[in-house]
Amino acid sequence: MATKEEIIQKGKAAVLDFDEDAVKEVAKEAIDAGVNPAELIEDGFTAAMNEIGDQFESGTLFLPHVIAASEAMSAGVEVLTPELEKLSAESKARGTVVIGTIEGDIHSIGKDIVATMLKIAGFDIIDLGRDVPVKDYVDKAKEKNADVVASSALMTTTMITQTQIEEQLKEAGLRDNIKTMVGGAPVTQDWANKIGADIYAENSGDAVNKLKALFP
Ligand code: HCB
Repeated sequence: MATKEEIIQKGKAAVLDFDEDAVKEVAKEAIDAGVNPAELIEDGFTAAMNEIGDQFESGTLFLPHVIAASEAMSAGVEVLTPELEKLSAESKARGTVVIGTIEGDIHSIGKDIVATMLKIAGFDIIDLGRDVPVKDYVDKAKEKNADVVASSALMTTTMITQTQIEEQLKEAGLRDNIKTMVGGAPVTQDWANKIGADIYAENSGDAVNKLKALFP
């Protein structure tokens, strides 16, 4: 039987090959071998997507390649999701998180992974999807009495809109009772500090650890 490291590397290679069927096979193999699905997602699939992004930026790959790779990754995550969700039954109830990808931005893979991992950790997740107007985060947070508003931004042009979440939560009188979390590839701790967000999460593991610390 293949080792955990071999399975993770196979998962990475399958996404880099844009091979949806191979990605699904590796996901099934990981489940059978008892590999933590989160590790396959972070160290295998996400690592591949980062390489795809670098090659896209340097002009060696084009948009259809990025689309094919993201579809392959999503197919793998879909196979792993029921396994991940089984783990959530064992978690204690924590707070309510409203999450979405910011207005103007359709990148959803990372946001979906963060949402799934937080769900497993016991948070109630209200996923607004992608290209979410700022007003929708605020309205939903109010309606559901949310503890956290989490936004994802994958582009330098859209991360700026995360500032408006801070402003509109303040205007609605909600900011004092809600924690805000920001993330996505171009987002940094410095950016979170600059806009006054409470939490910056580099990846889904970081998001889970930081929110668990605030909502033990
Ligand atoms: Co897209 N794209 N893309 N793209 N894309 C990026 C983001 C670029 C950086 C690629 C590049 O040039 N190097 C670039 C943005 C440049 C910039 O900053 N301005 C870019 C561009 C330009 C574009 C288009 C404009 C291309 C075009 O049409 N010409 C277009 C965007 C249109 C729009 O949004 N209005 C576009 C489209 C696409 C798709 C549709 C082909 C596809 C997305 C499919 C989908 O999501 N359903 C796509 C993809 C896949 C990428 C790259 C290659 C990978 C993104 C990804 O899924 N990574 C990306 C390059 C890159 O990021 N390196 C490229 C894997 C996930 C797991 O990582 O970082 O999203 P993540 O999430 C992590 C982490 O950040 C954190 O946890 C996650 C899990 O660990 N996290 C959070 C994420 N959200 C969080 C929220 C929180 O509150 C907390 C933590």
